[in-house]
Amino acid sequence: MLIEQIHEPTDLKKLSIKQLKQLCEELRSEIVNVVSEHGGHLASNLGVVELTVAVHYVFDTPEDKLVMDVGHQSYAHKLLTGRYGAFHTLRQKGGISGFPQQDESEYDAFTAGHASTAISAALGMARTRDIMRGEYDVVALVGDGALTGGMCYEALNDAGQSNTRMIVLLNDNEMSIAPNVGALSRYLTRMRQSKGYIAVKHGVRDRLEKHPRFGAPLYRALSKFRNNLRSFFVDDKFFSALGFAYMGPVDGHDLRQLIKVLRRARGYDRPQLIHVVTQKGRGYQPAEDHPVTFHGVAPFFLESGARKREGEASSGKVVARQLSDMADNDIRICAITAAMPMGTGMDIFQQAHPDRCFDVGIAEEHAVTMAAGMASQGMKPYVAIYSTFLQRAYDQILVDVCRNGLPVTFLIDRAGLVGEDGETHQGVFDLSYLRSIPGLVVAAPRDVRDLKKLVEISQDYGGPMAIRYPKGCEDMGPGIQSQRRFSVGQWELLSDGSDVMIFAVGRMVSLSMQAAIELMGKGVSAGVVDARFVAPMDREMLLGKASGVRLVVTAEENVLAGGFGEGVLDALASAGMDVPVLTLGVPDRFVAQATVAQQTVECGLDALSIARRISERLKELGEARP
Ligand SMILES: Cc1ncc(C[n+]2csc(CCOP(=O)(O)OP(=O)(O)O)c2C)c(N)n1
Repeated sequence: MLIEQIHEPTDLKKLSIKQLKQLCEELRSEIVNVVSEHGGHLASNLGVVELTVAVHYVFDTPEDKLVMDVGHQSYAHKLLTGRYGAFHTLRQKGGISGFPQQDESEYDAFTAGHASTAISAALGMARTRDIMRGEYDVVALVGDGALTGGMCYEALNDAGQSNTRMIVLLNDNEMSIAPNVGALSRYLTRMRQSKGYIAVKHGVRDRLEKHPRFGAPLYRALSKFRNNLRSFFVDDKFFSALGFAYMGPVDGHDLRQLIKVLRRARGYDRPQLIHVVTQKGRGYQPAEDHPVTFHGVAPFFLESGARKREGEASSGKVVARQLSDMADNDIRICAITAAMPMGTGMDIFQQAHPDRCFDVGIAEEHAVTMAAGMASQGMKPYVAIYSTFLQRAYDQILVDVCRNGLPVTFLIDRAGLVGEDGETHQGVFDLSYLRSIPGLVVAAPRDVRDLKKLVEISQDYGGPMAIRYPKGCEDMGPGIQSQRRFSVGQWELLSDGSDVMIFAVGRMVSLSMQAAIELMGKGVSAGVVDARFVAPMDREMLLGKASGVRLVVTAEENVLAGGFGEGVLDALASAGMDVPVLTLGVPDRFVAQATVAQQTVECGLDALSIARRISERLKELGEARP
């Protein structure tokens, strides 16, 4: 097998085009095999196999920098850069990451996970090269989906006027996760349809270069007027206007052509954009047929593509169904997604109310401010965005929504530990970055019943509200005290205790209740309060239940810095209560890929760890007694 002989990209350079094509097939089958076992991003990776091989064949990585946008398409790159042997550990605990990571390999020029950053990072590297008088090339690989993100335009705008030598490879497969959206997507379609551009241009060059004396100089002279040349051959108004030399469209599965184009681009001393057309899922029939399903997949059977495990119900779908029903009788309700209609469940709302559902592309900032605009005119927008991606829109939440007290509801999916996507995707910062915003209600339901209740409450709530929940939708039953009605800011006592009182948030509620049972076996009486509102807090219940116990515990699936526990500490201190507090949460570091269960244990947030940590603290307190 050729793939076994590729230890580093220079090994590629010894291969013929025929062998490179064979290598592409081997890469595809390795990717399909490993992803079928453990899950991962499939369709995007299959689409860029030839492109990745061509880049590593033409350029000299790691001296030359390949910066991948999002990085979910980095599997072939990983296989070609010394990670073939470890590839079977992809996305698993202790294994290799599903995204490029600078600390994993020198070939991963830039750590990624969030979209639309590659052109900015690449421009930064190119400018550094120029300052340091370096020689290396910088190549940014960006999808057409990522190109819906605002950062790309900020970077193109800056790079275009800078005249800095860099190459943007636009990987156009007509898809984001779902079919791509927006006017630029339509523009790219028009460019794709102008087939033959590369052929026409090459035709001119080839004909000119055949002329023994004048051909080559004439072509070079003509190239100087490339803008005129380009508009003669192809109708690229957009990238040229931004200052980029546009080349394309190029067939992204034609290795010979790709290598030719990249070689030529390498010698060109200015910002260039090469428009490469690829097919998502290429080479594996189920993924070609269903690129959306195979964007990110759970383990599946190779033959049929059918999932090995039934897909679990998701909180997002539950919310979307409820929201659709609410919208039947409330014309104010609309839903906004930033390129994640399926992931957030909002495709369900879209089917029921297509005129009130907006997929704005990978544009979280725009999504939030657009919602503010709608709310200012009487709508009741629900903005469904994953916790990690909402980080992008902090300023818009703060200034545009909350400063104006507008009734926008944030449906924050994938909150807490997220599993195999690892560091860049953890939803463990939202309680910190939201809790500090004046006037924003921040809620975290303990289970799917509470989630529904919160969505119901949000309908008539007149201000901004954030509801954060994990992907899974646990159902804890009707509740020990059956207290099913609550108002904004109201917590719920689930069980009383005389030694310890645990104030828990979200998924930590059920784990804390299990921990309390564990502690009971050790003779410790621990009560549990569901602190479902992180802001505003139920001070009455906090102060009431914190008094008289030996230890107050807070438990949250969020970083400790700025989180719920700090809020409790502050409230207790300002009330003059001197009670020992143990704050449990995600430690002060980035949590790498593993299953959610493994990450929960790693952070000491599973039931047994919670019980153990409480026992240890009680012991310390006991020993410290006079
Ligand atoms: C800021 C941000 N929002 C959302 C996502 C989720 N996401 C991951 S890949 C993707 C689609 C990317 O499409 P494209 O760039 O065209 O790459 P393709 O998968 O089609 O190769 C989205 C929306 C993300 N990674 N970052």
